Amino acid sequence: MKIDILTIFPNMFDGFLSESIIKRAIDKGLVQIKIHNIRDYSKDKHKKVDDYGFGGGKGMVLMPEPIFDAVDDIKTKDSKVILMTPQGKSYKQKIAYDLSKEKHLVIICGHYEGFDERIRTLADMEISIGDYVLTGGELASMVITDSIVRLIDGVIEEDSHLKDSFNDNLLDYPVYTKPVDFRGMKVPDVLLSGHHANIEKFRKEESLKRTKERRPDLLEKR
Ligand code: 6GU
Repeated sequence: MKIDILTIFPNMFDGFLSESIIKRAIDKGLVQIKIHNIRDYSKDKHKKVDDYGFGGGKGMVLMPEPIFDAVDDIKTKDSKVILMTPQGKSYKQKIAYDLSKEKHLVIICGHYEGFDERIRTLADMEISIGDYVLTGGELASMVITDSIVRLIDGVIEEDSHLKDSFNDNLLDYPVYTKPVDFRGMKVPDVLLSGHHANIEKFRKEESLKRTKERRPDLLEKR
C-alpha cells in the first residue's frame, strides 16, 4: 500500500515514521508513506497557504489552490482521498479494516481554524477520530495510518489482530506475565493449568464481563 499525507506541519511525522511497527513495515516494503508539505504547492512567493475567511470571523483558512494542485499531482485512478476533520465520520476499527485493503490513500490534514469549503469536493471520505478538538488533522492522520498499517498483510501476525479489542465488538481479556505472584496479586490459576479448553472459556467470559462493565454500548451492536 501507498499512503500520501498532505500537511502544513511535515516535521510532526518524524517520530511516527521512525519507530516501532510503522518503521518496520516501511523497511520491509509493506507500505510506502510519503509526507508532502502543502507549502511546496503554493504559487505565492511567500509560500502562503492560508488567508482570512470571507465574511469575517477569527482564524486563518486553508486556501484551496495548493491542496487541489497537490491532490492533482499525487492522485491516480486507484486512490482514495481522505479529509481529516472533526466534522467527519466517526472512526472505527471496521473503517480501518476496509481502508487496509486499499491500494493508495491520500490523506489531507485539515487545520483547526478551518479549510476552504471547496476542499471538501476532493475527498471520497471525511474522518474524525472522536468528539474532541485537535489543533490540526496531523495527529488524527497518524492515528488512522497506524491503525491501518498494522492490519496490512505481513505487518504483524494475523493471529494478533484477529484477537484485537473491537473485533466482534468485544474488549480484550486480561493477560499476565511473570511473576506468578506480584505484590500479592496472583495470576489466575486457570492460566497456569495448561488446560486449553478451560483457558479459552475463562478468556471468553472475562472478555464479555469486561465489555458489559466498561462498554455496554458495544454489546448492543453484537
Ligand atoms: Cl480529524 N481533526 C481535528 N482538528 N480535530 C479532531 C479530529 C480531526 N478528529 C477529532 N478531533
